[in-house]
Amino acid sequence: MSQRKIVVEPDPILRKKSEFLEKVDDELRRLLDDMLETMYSAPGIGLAAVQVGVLKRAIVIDVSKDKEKKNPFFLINPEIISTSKNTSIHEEGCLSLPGYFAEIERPSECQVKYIDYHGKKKEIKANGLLSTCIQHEIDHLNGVLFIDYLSKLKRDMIVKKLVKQKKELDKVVL
Ligand code: GNR
Ligand code: NI
Repeated sequence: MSQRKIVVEPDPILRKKSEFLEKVDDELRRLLDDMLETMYSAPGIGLAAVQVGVLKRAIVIDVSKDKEKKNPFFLINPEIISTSKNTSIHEEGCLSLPGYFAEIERPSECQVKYIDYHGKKKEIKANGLLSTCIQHEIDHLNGVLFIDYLSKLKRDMIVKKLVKQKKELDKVVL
């Protein structure tokens, strides 16, 4: 397993739609293992393949509070089958938007079908943080970031600050 570099906004790849995977093979499992290691070390509770620069519909999630008992989920080609009418608001962060957080309203529950690490078809009904996280990750697969739910003014302000941060970093490297 190895860590990969996380892509930070603004980067055009984060706005692209990821492709469905045809098969679950060792190459894909290597990507998933690397994503999990990258997510744990960040640390984060979810990561989409596009965040390490791979435009494939694969996500890893671990919302377990207890760091001793890891509970990783691997979702390949996840599809939301249904969502609840009732919504809830969670504070969201994103490893591709370091340092920024916002309260986002989403359906409280979602039912999702996906392919697991071993290539088996699965379905889960999620609520709470897991539901929020799955929806956040599936958004990434469609080129959507949580700042897209904010006003244009707030979104532009965050992106502008990230551009500035990147420029400062470039100076340090030079
Ligand atoms: O680490 C993360 N925390 C988080 C908190 C609330 C809602 C969603 C998330 S996902 C985020 C990691 C990330 O950027 N995944 O794409
Ligand atoms: Ni994210």
